[in-house]
Amino acid sequence: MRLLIVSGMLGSGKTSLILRIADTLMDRGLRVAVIENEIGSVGIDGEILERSGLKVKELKGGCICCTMKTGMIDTLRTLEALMGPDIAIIEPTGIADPRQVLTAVDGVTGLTIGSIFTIIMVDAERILKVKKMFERPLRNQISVADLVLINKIDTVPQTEADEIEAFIRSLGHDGQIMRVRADTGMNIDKAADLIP
Ligand SMILES: Nc1nc2c(ncn2[C@@H]2O[C@H](COP(=O)(O)OP(=O)(O)OP(=O)(O)O)[C@@H](O)[C@H]2O)c(=O)[nH]1
Ligand SMILES: [Mg+2]
Repeated sequence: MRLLIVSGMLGSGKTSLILRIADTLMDRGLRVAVIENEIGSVGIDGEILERSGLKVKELKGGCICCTMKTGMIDTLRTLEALMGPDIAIIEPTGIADPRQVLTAVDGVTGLTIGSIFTIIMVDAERILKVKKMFERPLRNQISVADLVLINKIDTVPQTEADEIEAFIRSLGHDGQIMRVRADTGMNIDKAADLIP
């Protein structure tokens, strides 16, 4: 089983991306499962995902990067045993530190993780406005990114998109950056091509 972690700040478009990317992966014949981690008790994202026919497990009431670490690992084990998905997509909460999600699954017995790919969603509409306040979590998220997606590209002019890209580079990301729209699926196929 391979893992795809989709991280990013609150409302950056993680669930929208997962809907699109799961569709693309299933069209390619892969079995896909989703693990949703929501702090609140309303499982709205899980419902949206399930309506599209996806197999979804929700983890509520804590963060999988800390208090719910074992919950996440148990869920992965159960998924592997019962469904054997080719790929499990994990949406941590917007405040999670994806580095801790990565260390949580590292070397766990009873789990065979083929590879882990981490996508960080950046909200084009808000990132430059909040970059000072969120520089540390952004830096932490981007430090583990295999791919950074500048989402909601429809909300900014190209000059601002260029500025956002420069900002992401300034945080030390030297991998791929793509400009996408998770709501319409623009460029999501190309992003899916990069997942091993
Ligand atoms: N304009 C625009 N809106 C988008 C785009 N992608 C997502 N949205 C909207 O942004 C809002 C948040 O999207 P979600 O996919 O729920 O984001 P999320 O990161 O899962 O949010 P949380 O789970 O609450 O952190 C929704 O209203 C989406 O329709 C995009 O490319 N452009
Ligand atoms: Mg979500």
